[in-house]
Amino acid sequence: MTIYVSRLLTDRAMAHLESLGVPFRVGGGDPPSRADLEAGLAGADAAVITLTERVDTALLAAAGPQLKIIANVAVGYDNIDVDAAVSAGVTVTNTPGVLDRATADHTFALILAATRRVLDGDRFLRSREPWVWGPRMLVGLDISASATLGILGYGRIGKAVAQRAKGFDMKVLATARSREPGTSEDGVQFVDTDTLLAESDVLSVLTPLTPQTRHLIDAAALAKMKPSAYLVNTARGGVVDEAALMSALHNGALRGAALDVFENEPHIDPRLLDTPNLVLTPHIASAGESTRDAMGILAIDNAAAVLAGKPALTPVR
Ligand code: 8YV
Repeated sequence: MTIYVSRLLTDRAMAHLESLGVPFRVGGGDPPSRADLEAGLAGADAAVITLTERVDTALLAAAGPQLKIIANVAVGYDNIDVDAAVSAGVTVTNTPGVLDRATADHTFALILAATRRVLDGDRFLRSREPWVWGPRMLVGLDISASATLGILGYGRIGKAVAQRAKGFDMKVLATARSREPGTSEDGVQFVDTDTLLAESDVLSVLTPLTPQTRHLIDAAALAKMKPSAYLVNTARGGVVDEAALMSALHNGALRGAALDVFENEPHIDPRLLDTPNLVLTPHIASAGESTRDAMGILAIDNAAAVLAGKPALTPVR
């Protein structure tokens, strides 16, 4: 029995894997190329992979019929063709829950960085221009008590973002597939998507990427937002039409944005780097030390459970 781990996980997660006593091999390449991935998976009984690895029918065939589980070290699993895995008899698991706080924290870091112009201030000082405090200098949006946060996709992470927003006395609106507009819970009011777009001062995109949510935030959706609003995406790049977002920022149709995720990761559209009022981070919303330990350990525990003939802890279906 062998576990294939596509990337070297954190020290604690790797130590946890070693403690299982099951033989394992770690992929090379960081991230592995398609050829590395096929070679690494061949003959493996379980695979612990990350969102940089794409799993499709051909890869499942290359792995061989003994493969029982693909454990994704992420809550999102749009990198995996789940239908293909299920028809090949392979269980797919993700890591829900353990990264909610870290991802919500980073979402708030981006909200504050964008609205309070943290990076503008940093760049300004590093330009070494002489300066003196001024009443109109680097003024941004007050979020405390006066701003409305809109959460597009109120799941576990959305809930954690809403909890943080309460600490800032923000009004919180949200959309969720399972909630009726007009209802509310814990001070969060559920609304339809158009109301969310129209009323948010800060729109937090948290919906998973599916065929239905691809480019959910397109030019038409952006046009429904206030020109004074900010958009923050800590979900998946494909939910937002990057070209439409860039033109909204260039035209002043949106005041600012922050992206942790991109349409064609790891490729960054070079035009993004020249877009004004845009804060960028390289897909690090869950990159807290103990969070990354917990994500790796949960994925490994899923693999171990299935190899031991037990149900997976967190199957995606
Ligand atoms: C990210 C992720 O860090 O688990 C996932 O699916 O992508 C996270 O680990 C975060 O959601 C991106 O902003």
